[in-house]
Amino acid sequence: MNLRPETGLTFDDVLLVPKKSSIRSRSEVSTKTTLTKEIELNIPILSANMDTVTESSMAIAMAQQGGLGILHRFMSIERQAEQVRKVKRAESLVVLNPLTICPSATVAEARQIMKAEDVGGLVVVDEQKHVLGLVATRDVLLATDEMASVSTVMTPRERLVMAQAGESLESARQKLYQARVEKLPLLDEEGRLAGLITVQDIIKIQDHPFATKDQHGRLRVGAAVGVRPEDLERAAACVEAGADVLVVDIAHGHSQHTLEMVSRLKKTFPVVALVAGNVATPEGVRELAEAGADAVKVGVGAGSICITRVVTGFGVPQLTAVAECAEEGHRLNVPIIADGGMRTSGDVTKALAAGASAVMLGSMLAGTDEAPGAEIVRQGRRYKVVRGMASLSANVERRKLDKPLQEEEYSEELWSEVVPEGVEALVPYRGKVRDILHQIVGGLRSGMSYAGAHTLQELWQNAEFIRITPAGQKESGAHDVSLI
Ligand code: RVP
Repeated sequence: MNLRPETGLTFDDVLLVPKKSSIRSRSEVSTKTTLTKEIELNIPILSANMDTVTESSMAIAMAQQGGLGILHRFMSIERQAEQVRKVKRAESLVVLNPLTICPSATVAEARQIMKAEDVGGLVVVDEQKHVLGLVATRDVLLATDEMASVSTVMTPRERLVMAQAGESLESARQKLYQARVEKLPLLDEEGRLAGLITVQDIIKIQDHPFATKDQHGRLRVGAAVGVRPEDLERAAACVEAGADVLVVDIAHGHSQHTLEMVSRLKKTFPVVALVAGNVATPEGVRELAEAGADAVKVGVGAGSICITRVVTGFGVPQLTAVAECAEEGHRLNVPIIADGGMRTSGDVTKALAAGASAVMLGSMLAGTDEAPGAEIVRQGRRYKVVRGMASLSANVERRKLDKPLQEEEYSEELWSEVVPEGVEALVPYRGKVRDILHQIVGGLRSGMSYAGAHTLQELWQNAEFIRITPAGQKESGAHDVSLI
């Protein structure tokens, strides 16, 4: 038998040994990390590309808090690209393509566009895109003559405050405040509409000072893709929609088809950050990096809803996998993302201390308002559903997506053909993502102070793990008391 001499360890097998620390307050600790060469995060946390975890609401919340959401790929290409666009539109200083209307359109038309697009105003322009005025909800909602033209109810150009394209946040804030108006159209050198700054967008920016933003001030977002030929089309649509990161996400990422897909994507989209996985060995990290991955995702069988290890017998306990892969990642200058198996902020700290640059969370975020799906109430308690992407129901849905038929055309065989490697489960309802992240990041900051680490790099250097016994593990939680 070819048996490795060392034991595979996971989170509960170890603790971190406290080190001398000069840190007096958690605020001295920086949780900043580098996901890929271009992408920095203020908190080293990604939400998992699972259909019960990350769609646009989760991705927006994650980026607003300084992390990153990876949109799952178990939806049509058009829908995934639209989700990317939603995130990119959610928060930016300048709306680059503001919605416009022509002066001869009716009040009813303006009202209908504002409702459909969920915006509070439209810029009135002529055919050459010269600004003629602004029409806001207050101008149309109470108007009695629905057929009146927009030009009769708009605020005309002479009464608008406008600025040149390239306006800074501070100058825009002053102009809007001094004139006590809510919208600032931006003009290019020929006096045509080039963008729009709104008070609401400035407030959002002030509310999220640590948000993960691109060079245009828009929230960043990642999109998962698979390894099938149509996934190139999926990647192209997501990149076109503004995705900052592509994540090639396959259960066994150390495989020929993943390596080929990674190198094709790198060649096709050389400027888009590319993450690939999942692997559990240093060889996997090296080959994905050589194929063009900018960061590698580590974790085989560790996820809370994953039964790959039971079904196939394969996997590496997660902390050992992360530590071994991170050693290779640091050597190659390729960041490692620890994916799956973390249940507490202590586990997150351990994964990072083992060398990861970021963690990816599924179940810890699945119970939040921003995760897709409705709440379920069971015996007075609130829950949300989380399911593995290799679970029975997810597999069946995926097949239906691939080959849409009438419901009655799906045979019993569709269900019995599947060999699930994931489960469906309930997690307690947990409120807002912001509040959960506050707890996790608070725990991480405290953990870093126990290591005497001001930065993630210092955490890597200072971390010393100690193996513990079941008695040590029991001692670690609340014990010998009745919890109230
Ligand atoms: P967790 O945070 O422990 O819930 O794990 C989430 C991870 O589990 C995902 O990011 C993914 O790598 C993995 N996963 C998702 N579905 C399945 C499965 O069906 N086996 N596994």
